[in-house]
Amino acid sequence: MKLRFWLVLLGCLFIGVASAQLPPLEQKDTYVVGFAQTESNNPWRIAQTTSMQDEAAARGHRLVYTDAAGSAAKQVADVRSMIAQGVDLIFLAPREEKPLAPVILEAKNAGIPVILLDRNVDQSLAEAGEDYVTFIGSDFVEEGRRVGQWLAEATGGEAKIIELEGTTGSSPANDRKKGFNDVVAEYPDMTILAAQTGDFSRDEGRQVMETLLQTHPDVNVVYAHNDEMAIGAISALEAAGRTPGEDVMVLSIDGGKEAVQLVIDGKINYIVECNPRFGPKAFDTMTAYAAGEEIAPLLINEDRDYTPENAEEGLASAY
Ligand code: GYE
Repeated sequence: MKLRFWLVLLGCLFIGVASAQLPPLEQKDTYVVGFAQTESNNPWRIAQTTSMQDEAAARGHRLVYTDAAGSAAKQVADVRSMIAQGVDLIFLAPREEKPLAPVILEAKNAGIPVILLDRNVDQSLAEAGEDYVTFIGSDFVEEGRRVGQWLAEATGGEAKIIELEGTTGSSPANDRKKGFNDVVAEYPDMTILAAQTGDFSRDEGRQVMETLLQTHPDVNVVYAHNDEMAIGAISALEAAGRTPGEDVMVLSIDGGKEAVQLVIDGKINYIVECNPRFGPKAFDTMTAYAAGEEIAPLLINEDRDYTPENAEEGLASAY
């Protein structure tokens, strides 16, 4: 009886330890690698996909590419089909923080390591370094904070702001809001008049800005969580007879060529970069993981910023 108790306990511990471990990746010359993209409706996504495809081709890996077309449910199905195909590893850019967490655990249970690219998931549902190898991307809270600090300095802490939020439930939207709002809270004369999602899309950004401009004509700053919505907001401002960059400041995150040109043109005042060229770092990390190297659970990208002073010089290297 006693012996049986200890054997069962030992068994439980063994299973516990085994399931807590990340699946290993065999060392091979080439791999079949999944890349589950979230959507392809903007230059950022296209630059990221191109970077992944080019790097896979340069290293001789076969990339199984899927595009969830802006649907978390489709992205879940895409990852499941990669698991069914038995790919060696999955790169996932999770659209939202919660719905994609369960398939990460499914991949882990199927013995397939996952690396998250550019967006993270809810850590209470799936944990970096435990359930997936690592998150590679920017520090979004810091991005929002940098925009807030630049604004506080440029305006002496006085601003009436409309905030265009990214995709609801996505880690960049949650964190870019948090970082910015933390700074705003320190300045009694900086007010967020309204905050609404434009789903990271140019057209939605324009439509939301059109509506909010009517209810808040006193706005003098637009903070957009990405370039696409900032460019949409500029159209709405111009259509309403306002002068973006002058009577309404425009602040953004990403730093694509079109937006950097708008800084040069004086219509966007400040951009914090979020670089989409993930290919080299993604595949270097995969190779290091296969070699058994210790991988940090967060691999944070260094991002620059674009101001009227440096935009001209930065244009050539913008994506
Ligand atoms: O800023 C945006 C894209 O997840 C960091 O998603 C990424 C964001 C990026 O669609 O333009």
